[in-house]
Amino acid sequence: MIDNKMLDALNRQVNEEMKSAYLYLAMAADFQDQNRPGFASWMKVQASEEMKHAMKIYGFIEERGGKVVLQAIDAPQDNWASPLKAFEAAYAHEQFITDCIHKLVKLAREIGDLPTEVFLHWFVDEQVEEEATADEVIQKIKQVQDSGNGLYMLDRELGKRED
Ligand code: OFO
Repeated sequence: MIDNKMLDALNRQVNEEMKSAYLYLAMAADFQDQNRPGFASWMKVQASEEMKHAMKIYGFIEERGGKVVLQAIDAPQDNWASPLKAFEAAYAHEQFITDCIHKLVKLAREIGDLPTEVFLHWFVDEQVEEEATADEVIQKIKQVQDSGNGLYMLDRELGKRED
């Protein structure tokens, strides 16, 4: 049976992951509204990744005999001034999530919950990738942002993302 403090913290992380999905879906909607279907599609793929993260923790809570308790999700921001601003916000959000995951690892260590600590290692690695991916798109946008054609080509490239 999982410790109550750890259970609450994992339930909060389920909420954070679902919030991430919500944020990226809002970005997808804004990109679609700005006629950037490739950026929108990239964000939809990202949102579905976030739901997988949420469900991975959801499943782990069940496996440990805990109860999943869902919490409210506030409405996310619904527009961004430019693709660069949106991806900078995504990058900052991923840094926040990294911090949440590291705090969970510290809590697991503090209370000696080895299974949770080992389970969270996947998320520690994943966050390195999540930050790198967002930063990679930021760098690409910076290279082309002054050229309408460059942004159009980048939109086409990002639209190819499948997972
Ligand atoms: Fe974007 O990694 Fe989960 O939240």
